Amino acid sequence: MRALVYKSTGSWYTVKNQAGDFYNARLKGIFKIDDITSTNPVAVGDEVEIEAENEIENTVTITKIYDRRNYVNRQSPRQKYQHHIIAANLDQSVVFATLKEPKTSQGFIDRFLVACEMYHVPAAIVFNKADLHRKKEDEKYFGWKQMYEKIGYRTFLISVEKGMGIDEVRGLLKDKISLLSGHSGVGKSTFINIICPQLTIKTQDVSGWSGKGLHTTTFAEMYDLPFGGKIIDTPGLREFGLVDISKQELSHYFPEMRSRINECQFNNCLHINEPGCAVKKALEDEELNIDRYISYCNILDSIEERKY
Ligand SMILES: Nc1nc2c(ncn2[C@@H]2O[C@H](COP(=O)(O)OP(=O)(O)O)[C@@H](O)[C@H]2O)c(=O)[nH]1
Ligand SMILES: [Mg+2]
Ligand SMILES: [Zn+2]
Repeated sequence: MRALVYKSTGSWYTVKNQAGDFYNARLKGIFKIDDITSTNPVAVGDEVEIEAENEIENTVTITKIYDRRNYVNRQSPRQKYQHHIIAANLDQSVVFATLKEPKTSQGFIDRFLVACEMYHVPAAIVFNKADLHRKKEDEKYFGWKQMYEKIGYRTFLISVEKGMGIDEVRGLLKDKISLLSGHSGVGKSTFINIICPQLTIKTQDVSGWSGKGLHTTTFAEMYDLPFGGKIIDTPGLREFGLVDISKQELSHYFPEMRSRINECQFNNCLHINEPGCAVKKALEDEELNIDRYISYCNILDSIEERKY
């Protein structure tokens, strides 16, 4: 029987079969998938094959994992070079951000976008808490919207509290499997509760976001959207991706640079101070956004080349 993984809590999984029944599932045997070393072989969003294990307790065993279309992962919190798969088979990835309470930095958004490019998962950015915006935040938002949409990322401004802009984001999510991420406190759970009224996901106290490590759970969980589609919430996930990225490939994940790097004089150009660099030329001609370039330099600096 084929089923979809909705939740993973380590050794137990919640899966749903095609008839819509939920089961508690666990793995049988040892799985090695895609030759990647992962601390969790099965992730939310995985398509699996299940067999009845204990009919009284309604438990099943996972006997097979179907090939993934894609997946996103992060570094295992415990072992640096181990991966932890966050979710699989995604249609898109949506980052929630806020310009106030808490402030999301451009660096955070850009790292998220680089990760999405690495995994070939389309990305969109949703700015929540528009009700808290004053002139300063509105100006910043419109600047960012212009910057991101020019390079192909859809950007939305909403207020979950005031019910503003929600329909556009519903349209974005409809009939797709979307991964939701973002700093804690930006309103992801509040948003899911609004668009899935039959659910009640615990939301955080406003004071909660200032204190790190207050999260009740860090496990990703998938929810069916009543208007079609699925959403994966990732509580406590600050950042994903960038696990095995090399300095050399980073510019491939900046779409506005990717289209220019073939014109650099050196094919190993890092676009810092090499002669004949097409990226630097485009920056000087103001065809590229300087703040995006600064993000590029910051991420480049943060990459430790892995030594074998
Ligand atoms: N002012 C304002 N507060 C909001 C809005 N959306 C959510 N919040 C509040 O932000 C806090 C954190 O929300 P939560 O959904 O738990 O964030 P999560 O950590 O991203 O899941 C809660 O106190 C919410 O009531 C909004 O649109 N405007
Ligand atoms: Mg939450
Ligand atoms: Zn260059």
